[in-house]
Amino acid sequence: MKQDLTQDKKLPHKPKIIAAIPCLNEERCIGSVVIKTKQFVDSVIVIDDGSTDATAEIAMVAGASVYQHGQNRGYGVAIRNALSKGRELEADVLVILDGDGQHDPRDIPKLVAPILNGEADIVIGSRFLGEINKPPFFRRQGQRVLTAFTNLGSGQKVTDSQSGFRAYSAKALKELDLSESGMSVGSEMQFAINKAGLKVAEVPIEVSYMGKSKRSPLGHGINVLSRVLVLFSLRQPLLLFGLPGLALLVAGLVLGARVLAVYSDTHALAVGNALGTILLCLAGLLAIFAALMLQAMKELVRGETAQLVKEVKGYQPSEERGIGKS
Ligand SMILES: Nc1nc2c(ncn2[C@@H]2O[C@H](COP(=O)(O)OP(=O)(O)OP(=O)(O)O)[C@@H](O)[C@H]2O)c(=O)[nH]1
Ligand SMILES: [Mg+2]
Repeated sequence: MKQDLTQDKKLPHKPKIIAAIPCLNEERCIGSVVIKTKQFVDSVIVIDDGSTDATAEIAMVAGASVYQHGQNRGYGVAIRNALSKGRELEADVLVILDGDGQHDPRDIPKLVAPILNGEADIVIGSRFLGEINKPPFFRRQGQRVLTAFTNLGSGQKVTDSQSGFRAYSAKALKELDLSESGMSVGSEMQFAINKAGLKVAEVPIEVSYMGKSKRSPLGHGINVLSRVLVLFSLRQPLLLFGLPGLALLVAGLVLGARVLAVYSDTHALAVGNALGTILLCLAGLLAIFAALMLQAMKELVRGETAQLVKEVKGYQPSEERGIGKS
């Protein structure tokens, strides 16, 4: 039986709570995850991303609506499709959780409550809050590094940037604008949250790590980190490239001054230091150039977007403008 989560004071009607589960070859766990999840939500949808096993069939038998991608399009695409299904179905709250049994559906009420109470637009289930089960040591360190970079780059602080267990309000579903297709979508979401000014809350969740990781944690970490750096550089080019560029240029100039001082004293050229000067100055100038180019592009895109929004807002269909009437 579905648990009643309607202690809600903000919504005038009974809130519609939908769960979405992105899946790739999860036939082993998806049946029980769907059945357990159904107890806490109004309906469950499974985004099957080109699984080659019986994930879709089992999810359907367990009572989920299944949306299938003909081929594997990536975790990020599945998350974006889950958000757009949530919008389409007019969910008041959309909960997304993993299909491999690592998340405990009994935590759903904890994630949903801050949204129903109007305290948050997005609630992240954090594996690092409270004294509960935590991921194994090495994965924990990797996740901490990714969270540190994502926090720094996005300007939005959370304790678990990589958590796949989250709840979204209708406002968040409308305003989140994402484009990443891989596992970096969780990090990208932090940039989007900050940009849209959405309210974030975190609640502690249980996780169970029984089997081996399905992907190489190192490869996965490097992949997400490189995407975070790209997002960071697009958001704050002057900070990421401009500052280090300036530091390299100053170091080059200081070294160059030493080369000149030695030359004026001894009339001998310190070849190593001279080469170092050239390299440092070149690297510094390149980084500063990259920062300025990226900043200019950012401002150009921002200006064009603002212009487009103005045009769309000012647009009136011909009938409303009185054109075409006799
Ligand atoms: N739709 C879709 N889902 C995916 C894809 N890759 C993974 N998933 C699902 O996303 C959820 C999280 O993926 P996992 O591979 O478990 O990621 P993880 O929990 O960070 O890594 P592990 O520690 O190895 O479990 C699971 O439900 C997967 O089935 C994908 O390419 N597309
Ligand atoms: Mg997993």
